[in-house]
Amino acid sequence: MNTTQQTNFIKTEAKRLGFLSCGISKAGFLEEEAPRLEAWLKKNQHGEMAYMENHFDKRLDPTLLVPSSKSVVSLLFNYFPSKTQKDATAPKISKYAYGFDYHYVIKDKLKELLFSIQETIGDVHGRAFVDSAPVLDKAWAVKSGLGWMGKHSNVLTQKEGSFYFIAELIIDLELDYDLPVTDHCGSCTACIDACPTEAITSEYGVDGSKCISYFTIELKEQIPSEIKGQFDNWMFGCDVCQDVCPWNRFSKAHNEPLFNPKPELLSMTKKDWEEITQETFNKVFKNSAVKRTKYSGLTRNIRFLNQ
Ligand code: B12
Ligand code: SF4
Ligand code: SF4
Repeated sequence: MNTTQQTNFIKTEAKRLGFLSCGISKAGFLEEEAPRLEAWLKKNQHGEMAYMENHFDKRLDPTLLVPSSKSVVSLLFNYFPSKTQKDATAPKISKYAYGFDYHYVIKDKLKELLFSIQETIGDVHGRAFVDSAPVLDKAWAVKSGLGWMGKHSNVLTQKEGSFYFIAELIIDLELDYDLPVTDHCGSCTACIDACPTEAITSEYGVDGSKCISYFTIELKEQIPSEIKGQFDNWMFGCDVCQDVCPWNRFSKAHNEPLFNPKPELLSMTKKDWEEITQETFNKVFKNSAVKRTKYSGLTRNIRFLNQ
């Protein structure tokens, strides 16, 4: 197989495993992102997410993270659900967290892809990541032409919108590289205007420490009382900036059975959530990413909505 055949093989295999798309970039230093990441950290826009301060150099250069790596193979995996919570007054859970924790689901697929590359192409070494290491997932997806970075800072495409995860294989194989696509945000500012906490502080810039997703998932302490009443009823994550994006009108439902929620998650009423017990929490969120907040975190969030 020559380089082009190897590249095509990887992209075809990715599709077969259920990835929405696959794009590839030469591994190396992310020059444009470096000053942006530095400024974001200096402004403390990561809040209490101390892990974002770690491995600054590795985060900007995957060849430091995976020695001898040559290529970053970026992959998108759809999580857009066909059904959402039934009770419109119930506290809301972000769509990405409806089913089985994506870290496990996607990691398995990445391992399969790497295995299949090794079987067909040969002695290829590398590592698989999905939101699991100091890698700028979005920057690599953009570089590899999988979408553009929207003003809400998520990666989106004209055909698929933005309700997908980003993963990558960083491998020591030279491949054919893709080019970025055009930004189609134009004069739209729907996401900036709709953000309930004004966390999108500039076009393409999100102050992580102001995002509902941060408060409801990452923040371990008490939620500051100044932002009371601004959560738009979100108890885990927030989808507002993506829900209002015109390009998400074209989102199609995923077909990953593991991402289907437990029926209770969709049917629970406002009252059910307010009275949720540890037992119900364990049942509804078995193997779910919501476990990250634990029972105590989720009930803290629900109480905050009612204050
Ligand atoms: C930390 C983090 C968060 C934090 C901070 C958010 C953030 N925007 O950084 C919090 C907890 C708030 C968060 C929330 C969410 N997250 Co998050 N998060 C991450 C994580 C771990 C790191 C992101 C990061 O590096 N931030 C650092 C800052 C500096 O990066 P940035 O905000 O993207 O900044 C860039 C732009 O500002 C840009 N920029 C600056 N100026 C300009 C100017 C121009 C002209 C341009 C073009 C660009 C540009 O350059 C910066 C550097 O690249 C990634 C996983 C990963 N390892 O990458 C997931 C990740 C970004 N999250 C993801 C998701 C799904 C979410 C939520 C939608 C979850 C939810 N529903 O609640 C929300 C969305 C909030 C939002 N609008 O960003 C997905 C995004 C998938 C996608 N389609 O893009 C990721 C990639 C996880 C994954 N692997 O799938 N997240
Ligand atoms: S996820 Fe919600 S709070 Fe965070 S930037 Fe988007 S709209 Fe704002
Ligand atoms: S809502 Fe508008 S500005 Fe925001 S990402 Fe979508 S197209 Fe871009």
